[in-house]
Amino acid sequence: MTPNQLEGFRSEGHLTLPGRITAEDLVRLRAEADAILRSVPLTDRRMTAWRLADGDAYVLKAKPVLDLAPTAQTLAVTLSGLASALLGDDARLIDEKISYKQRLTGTAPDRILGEDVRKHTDAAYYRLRGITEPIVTIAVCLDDCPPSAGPVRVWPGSHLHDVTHEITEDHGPVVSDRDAPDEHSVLLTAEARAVLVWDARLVHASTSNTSGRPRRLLILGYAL
Ligand SMILES: O=C(O)CCC(=O)C(=O)O
Repeated sequence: MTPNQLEGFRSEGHLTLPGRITAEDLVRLRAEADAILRSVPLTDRRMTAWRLADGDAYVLKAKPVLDLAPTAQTLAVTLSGLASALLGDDARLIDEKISYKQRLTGTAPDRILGEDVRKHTDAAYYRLRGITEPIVTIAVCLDDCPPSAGPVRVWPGSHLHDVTHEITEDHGPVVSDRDAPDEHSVLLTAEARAVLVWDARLVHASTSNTSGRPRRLLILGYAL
């Protein structure tokens, strides 16, 4: 990482690093993500899944995944070096999941929700777990993330301000439009093999994937 990138991360709260994953690892990571979807029922406690209003099953995420995904496990160790550089000291892995945002056939829990990930900070979720140390989230793009695929949307600089979260029943802690107006956001569009990084205090969200193709992220959380 260059000093400019580090400075950008500190002031904006996010960073996109294209081409950080090898093509070979990408193939393996995609195969591992597919194997998890094939082998773990949507009703398993690893899966966060529901039905969409049109009746399709929808899987938001699988967590944990590293015990089922050896390439992802090795990568999580490698990327702890990047996390340490960003946090300024030895980082430890505290969270790991695959965000699928994918329609599927299969038995899903009966509750019906939509596809949007509402505005939130990861720090709010970690606080609920009693973790308050500096945290960085690293997301490995397993697929291209063009605007149509519901890429992550961030509010640059929001990690430096206090934002209020409202605890919702279905969507966890949510940041209001007042604290994060849509017009202040930017889309983190990227190609497969890129690594996205954001400060856990950064407000982010994403809309539905209308591209007809998967938009999977391996998401890793590291704390000091
Ligand atoms: O996968 C996404 O679009 C959003 C993921 C996210 O916001 C999160 O895991 O905190």
